[in-house]
Amino acid sequence: MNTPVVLPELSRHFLEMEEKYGAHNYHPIPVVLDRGENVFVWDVEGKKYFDFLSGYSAVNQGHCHPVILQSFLEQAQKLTLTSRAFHSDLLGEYTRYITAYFGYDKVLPMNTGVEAVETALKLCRKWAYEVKGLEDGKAVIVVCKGNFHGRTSTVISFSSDPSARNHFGPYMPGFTPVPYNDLPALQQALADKNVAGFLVEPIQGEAGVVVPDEGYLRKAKELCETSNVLFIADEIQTGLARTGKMLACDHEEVRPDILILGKALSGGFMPVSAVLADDPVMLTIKPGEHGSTYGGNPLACRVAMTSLQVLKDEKMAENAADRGKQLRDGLRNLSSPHISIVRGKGLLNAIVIQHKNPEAAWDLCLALKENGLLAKPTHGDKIRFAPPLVITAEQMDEAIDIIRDSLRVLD
Ligand code: IF1
Repeated sequence: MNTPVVLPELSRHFLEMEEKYGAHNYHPIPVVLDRGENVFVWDVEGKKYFDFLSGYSAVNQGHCHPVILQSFLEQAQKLTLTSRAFHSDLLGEYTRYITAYFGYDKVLPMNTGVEAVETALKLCRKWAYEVKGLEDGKAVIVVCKGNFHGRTSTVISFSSDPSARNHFGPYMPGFTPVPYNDLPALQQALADKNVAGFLVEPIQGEAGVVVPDEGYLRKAKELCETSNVLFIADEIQTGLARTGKMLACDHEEVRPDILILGKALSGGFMPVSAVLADDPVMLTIKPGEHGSTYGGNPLACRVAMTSLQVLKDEKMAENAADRGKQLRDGLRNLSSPHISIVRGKGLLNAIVIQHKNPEAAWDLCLALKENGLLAKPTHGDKIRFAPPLVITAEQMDEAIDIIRDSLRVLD
């Protein structure tokens, strides 16, 4: 399927063990990592790489951020999990911290991103029946074509990616897809009186970093308000300073009715996700109606507070904006015949490869790896460039040089 690569023996040992005993649900770049620090990771042979994926934006703060690590270690020695059957001294503090940070009445803590998406969908439906007054079982949530919101059976039910959906049915009803970045289509979908919510990624990540037209999010929010429909933003990938603002919705001064966060909420230390909303929405869920064993555990609370704090302390949103511009300018200045599009916002970027060989993006990623930079193709011809937000101007220049040199394999 792709160009075979010769791997050093040690790497091959780990890779083959994974292949033999692990499920085959991924097709990774053939590199075996055992250490990370800041913008760099090292493979088991000791080779150093720029990490231009950042764990799909989970390590915005950089690998093993020392301040987050300190919090993690201190809390891990004290108390890690109580379950929600009991209170902990940190849940209250965390809920106060994160609600003040983002300006919402309440937070519901979960673990993985998709759990937070599920939580938002349940919350939206509950609100629709108990506040908006829809007939039970009739609520519809409008979603966008090309979306990615995770892997549960409900969430893949409204995916438009055949590989995410096929043979995983029967599918959950109650979702209406509309084209992304298409306001007339959204307006038309909102004409259905049973619509409860509109779920949207401010930038579509998996689709290949698709940035909507300026004004799309603002206008979409207005349309939702007019129809008494909740605007639900999945900022799991776009949030937490990645695009040059704390939230991607901040670029258009849009305040979502339900805000979904994950990934970098723990700086890559553990799965921590959250759903934020105001009381009229959040208080529709009563004791016993939703939860999770690990959700809101003291270790997660501590790590999340520190992860959010370092984003501000180290001005990571500002750096993402500046370094992102440097990266896009640098890539455009290469004037490579193999790059048809450079797009993105802040440090969430992608290039589209144009080449007669359909494996060109994969081959380029292998060349990048050889030259000391890790990135992953998506949808065959796109490569995401999303380094940790702590990358410096000098490091970015160095990375652009690596990309320039690596592009030669496509000549
Ligand atoms: C995989 C993509 C990124 C997400 C948004 C929810 C979730 C994700 C906007 C679910 C997760 C990941 C998961 C990972 C690949 C990856 C991804 F390429 F598929 F699209 F980041 F770009 N909403 N995205 O991006 O969060 O439950 O995984 O914590 O292989 O599934 P999760």
